[in-house]
Amino acid sequence: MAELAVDKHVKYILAVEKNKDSFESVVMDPLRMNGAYWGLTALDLLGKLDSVNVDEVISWILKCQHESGGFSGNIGHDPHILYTLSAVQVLALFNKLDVLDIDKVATYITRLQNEDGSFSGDMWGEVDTRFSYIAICCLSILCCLGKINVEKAVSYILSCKNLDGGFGCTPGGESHAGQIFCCVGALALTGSLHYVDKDLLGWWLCERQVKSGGLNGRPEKLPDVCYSWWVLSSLIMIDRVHWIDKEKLVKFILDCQDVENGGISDRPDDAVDVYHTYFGVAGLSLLNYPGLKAIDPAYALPVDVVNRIFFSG
Ligand code: GRG
Ligand code: ZN
Repeated sequence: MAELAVDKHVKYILAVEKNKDSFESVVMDPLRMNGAYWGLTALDLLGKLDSVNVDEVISWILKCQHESGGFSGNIGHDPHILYTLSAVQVLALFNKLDVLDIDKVATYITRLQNEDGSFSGDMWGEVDTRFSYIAICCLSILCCLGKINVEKAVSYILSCKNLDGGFGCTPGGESHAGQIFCCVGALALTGSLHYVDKDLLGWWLCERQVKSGGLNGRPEKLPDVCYSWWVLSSLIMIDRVHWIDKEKLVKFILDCQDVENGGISDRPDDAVDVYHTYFGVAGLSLLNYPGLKAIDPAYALPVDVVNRIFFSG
């Protein structure tokens, strides 16, 4: 079986980060904060975070912060809860959370909670369980969970649970692995996993593995490397990861590498991108692939980073 082409992937991620004029960077421009999180977290898991210029990254992140406390995807764009979590996660990677006015960021997030416990993504109001996860993860990293109504947040998430054991983006929404990660992650971070029927959900999740060993996001869909994160992290959080064939999944992810130029794609022979490179590396980390740092399935940050946040004075 092919091995993980660590050096090639490091080179690929650094090139995407640096070459701001490349096709991918221009296209991804409004989402650059997410891209920074994907690329830098993957680099950290590969043991190469020290090859980036920390001061440059931090000063750019701070230029993306708004008066409201929220962060945008790039300088001059509107703030959104999505980019706010990415900004906080990247600062955590570099052990630089102290550059933040924590109260200000926490207030931005707290104001996005609605009466029914759900969260909007920004001032325009779209509601989605993705935003519930993001709010809870971000506030937990900032040690400010007490600022929101956690009980209502949990009860909204539970109202999005389906009869198949999965979760959707709003009540009645179809179960989807990405949404399941968000709901299970939020429940894990609030100590509420006892509300999940682990056997029922575990069954739905392990049925996502297809012949090639890859995982899809819902029934009848194609496998995709990013579900190695969304599905696997959920299975780990509910203690059912032994229900899938780990070796076959490792092989599927390794088959999606560009072994010449670096990077990982969604499926074998497709074009690589930094998003799937991150999810491939993160998936392999969850599968205990040798040489990679361990990643925390709920915080989506390396375990040593999470430990530093909570256990270092
Ligand atoms: C910190 C890891 C992390 C996440 C932050 C943004 C977010 C929180 C979570 C997103 C969860 C989500 C909904 C992921 C799914 C993304 C995805 C691949 C959607 C594709 O859906 P379709 O219907 O594709 O286009 P399928 O695979 O169903 O054909
Ligand atoms: Zn994908």
